Amino acid sequence: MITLYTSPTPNGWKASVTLEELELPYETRSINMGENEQKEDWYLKICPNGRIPAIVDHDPIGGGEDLAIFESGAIMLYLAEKTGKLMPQDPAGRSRTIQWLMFQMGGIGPMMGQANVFYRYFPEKIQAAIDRYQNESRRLFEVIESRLSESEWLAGNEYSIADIANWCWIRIHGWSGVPTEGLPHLEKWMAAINDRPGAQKGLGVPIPLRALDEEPSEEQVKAITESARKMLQT
Ligand SMILES: N[C@@H](CCC(=O)N[C@@H](CS)C(=O)NCC(=O)O)C(=O)O
Repeated sequence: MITLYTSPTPNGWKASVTLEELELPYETRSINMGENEQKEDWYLKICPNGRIPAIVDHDPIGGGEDLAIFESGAIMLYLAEKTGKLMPQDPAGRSRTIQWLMFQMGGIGPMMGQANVFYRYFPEKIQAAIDRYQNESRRLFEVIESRLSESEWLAGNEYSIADIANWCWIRIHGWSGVPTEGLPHLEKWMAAINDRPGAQKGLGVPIPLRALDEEPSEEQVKAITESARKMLQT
């Protein structure tokens, strides 16, 4: 059994969609980020970075004591390794999966995350910062577009954790203010993942938060912004 510590955000979905796609048994412990529960001492023992997601595997690979894992990319790699799924087994396919996973961890995630901060949450509107993060996110979308024009999935002909990781972020491109117009391969790939039952189930964990991917109402924007501002350390 695995315990998942999470909240309804792109990094949280990366873990819950992976668990659902793998059909692994897990229990969910929702973390209340509005109350900064992720910074409480008990949770820092599981995730020293004080962020979600994290998992504890009570039946870890190789046996032994409970294993705590933080960083969404590390969680995904661990789960793929545990099951031998969502990761091509040949060395080149495995390497491509890791490359596109790192592309998300080092590029898409941080750039879209900062686009959200400056476009949505930061009290002052600094247009140069908004432009910088939105433009860089769009450039990264174009890199994905180019890859998907030659390959069905990011790692090759198999759906993998690299697709899940990038999709969980790119699907909220509207919230980040980054358009996907003119990127037909990316849009087709997004729709294909969206149709997967495991992906849909994972998006409902710990609770559905459709405001990030649909046209949010003014109240929803206000509520999400207020909660996010409590976490901003400037
Ligand atoms: N690199 C980390 C980033 C995790 C992260 O930034 N999580 C956000 C939610 S998407 C969070 O926990 N924020 C709470 C905070 O900043 O205190 C990962 O991929 O797991």
